Order: sequence, then C-alpha cells, then structure tokens
Amino acid sequence: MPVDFSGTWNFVRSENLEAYMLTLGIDFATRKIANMLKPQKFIKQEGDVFSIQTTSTFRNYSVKFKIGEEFDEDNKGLDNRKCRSVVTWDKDKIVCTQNGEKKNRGWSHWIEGDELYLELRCEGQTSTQVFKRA
Ligand code: YOG
Repeated sequence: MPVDFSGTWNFVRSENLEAYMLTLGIDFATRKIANMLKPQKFIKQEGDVFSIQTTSTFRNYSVKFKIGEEFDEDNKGLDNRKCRSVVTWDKDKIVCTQNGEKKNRGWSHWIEGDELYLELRCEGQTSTQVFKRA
C-alpha cells in the first residue's frame, strides 16, 4: 500500500525555524510572529497529484503539484521569492526541490505513525515541523 498523506494535520512542534527563516531573510517582526504559530495542514493526494494548504492565524499558503512535473512557485506570503519547483518520491517520502536564488532549497514530507513530518531546507539550515492527524 502506498503512503497516503491526505488529511488534516495539526501542528505539534518545530525545530530550528528561526535559523531557516534567517536564511530566507525574513524580517524580525515577521519571525517573532511566525515562531508563535501553530499551523494546520490540509493535504489532498489523488494518485500523484497533491494539494497542500497550510493555514494559520497570520498567513496561509497553498501549493498544488503533480509528482515529477516542474511548476512555478511564488512563495507568496513566505519569502515571496519565485522558484521552479519539482516534487519526487523517495521511497515513502515526497521530496521537493525549489530551484531559485537560494541554494539547496527544498522540503520533504513523510509519515511516522500518526505524525506528519516536514523538513524545510535552505542553504545548509534545516527546520523540522511535526504534525499530528486531526
Ligand atoms: O509547506 O512550505 O507542506 O508548500 C514555514 C515557512 C509564516 C509566514 C511554512 C506563515 C516559514 C512568515 C512553509 C506560516 C518562513 C514566515 C504558515 C510552508 C517564511 C515566512 C503558512 C511550506 C510546504 C510543505 C508546502
């Protein structure tokens, strides 16, 4: 059975978000707010087509993609940089490469038990977020 990320996921904890945001040049005030957030993720997976909505009391972010198909990503409301992104499978992980101005930028999602992991990467910094199935 292939992994199914579909569902509603509630924030549990994050690590190293501050350092990740610093590499993206997020300003002080925005970082202070972002560090307090407990975002929710709504994931819809239909075969290799995904939509991931991240919502919070401050900002929301949505992305839609098909595995293996490059797409333009605007990161609107995050750092607002444009990327050419692509997501691929690595065993049971989905791995996104965000090609753009920032080197080694991307993220991975995987599931452990009833927890959803998100690893955010940018220029040598890694931040991990953990969510629990609602
Ligand atoms: O999700 O990339 O699920 O796109 C962390 C970025 C905070 C805005 C969220 C809004 C933090 C201010 C990345 C948080 C740094 C700080 C809720 C979401 C940037 C700006 C939206 C993300 C992927 C994988 C799908």
